[in-house]
Amino acid sequence: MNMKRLVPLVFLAIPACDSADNPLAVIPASEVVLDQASGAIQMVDQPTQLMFGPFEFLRGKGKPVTETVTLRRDDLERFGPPIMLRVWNGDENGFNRVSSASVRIDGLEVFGPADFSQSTTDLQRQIDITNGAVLSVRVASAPGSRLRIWIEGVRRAPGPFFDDFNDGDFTHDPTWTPWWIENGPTGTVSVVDEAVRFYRVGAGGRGGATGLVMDTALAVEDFPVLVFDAKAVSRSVAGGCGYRCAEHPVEVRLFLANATDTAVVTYGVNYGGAVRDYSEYNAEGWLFVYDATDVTQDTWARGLSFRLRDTWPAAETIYRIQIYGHGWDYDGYIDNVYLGPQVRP
Ligand SMILES: [Ca+2]
Ligand SMILES: [Ca+2]
Repeated sequence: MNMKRLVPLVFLAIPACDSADNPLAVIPASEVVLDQASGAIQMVDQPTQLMFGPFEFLRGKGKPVTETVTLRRDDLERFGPPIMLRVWNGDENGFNRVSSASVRIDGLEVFGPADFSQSTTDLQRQIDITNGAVLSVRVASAPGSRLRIWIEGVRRAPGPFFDDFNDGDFTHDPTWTPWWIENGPTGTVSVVDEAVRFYRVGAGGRGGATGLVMDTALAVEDFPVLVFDAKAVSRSVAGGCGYRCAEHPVEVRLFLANATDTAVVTYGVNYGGAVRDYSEYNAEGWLFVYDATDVTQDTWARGLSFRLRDTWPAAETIYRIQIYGHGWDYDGYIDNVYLGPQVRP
């Protein structure tokens, strides 16, 4: 293969913008390497994908300046080694190359002035970053010369979503947000004995909901199964499950979507046979699916598990999770909320 043919391939892989929406930004970018000793381009087999960038560093007219980019730990956690720092020298056509620059990670020089020349096409070196890092670049070459720099890594398989609330809170690791429907007294949500309690009293006949919500962006392919433990202590709602039998002392509601449709799936937990499975469309055209489980009152029901596509076969993404109590007065607990690849043992 000759260089002229390969150069455009590289730039297909590193579009100038770093938009997360750009599908080109995540295609493997490591097929082409310039061997510095021989000048030959080699194909290498690296399973890396774009982590950060590309960032363009342009030598301006004044004195050379050092520019920095902060790489966040949250983003790093999605990738593992080898982490490769890659540099493209000049523009797409091989002009405006840099012959002197310093590229540093957390102050340590990865590439220095000796690594750059007018014949340097690209550079790559494995680096070791696991926590947050600062990339700093100083281009000391002719005004108008430029570098494009990006970092690749091996994308980790996503771990399961899991909260056992054993740290005593719902505000950290992970972070939930209190959520309620208020119609009469506001209920309380709290962590009691390392589980979450939904509690509401004094409602009379006024329905409400009390709980927690979290926005997510989980692929159903990676997180096909929901598992949780629940304890339905008490509820006062009419008929045991209220309006359209859709009110339970413990509910997990997942907002699911695909490219065209949204479904709101509610897994209710109740006792005394006050359960009913059905689905219906609301006025906005959203599909609401109810899947309720009958359990023993005031007793932990462990490992309640559901395959999301058994409930809604078209599900592609989970974009919101709510856990809550629902009805008039209610008292319910939830624990060990899991979304992951398989039914928990
Ligand atoms: Ca727990
Ligand atoms: Ca917590």
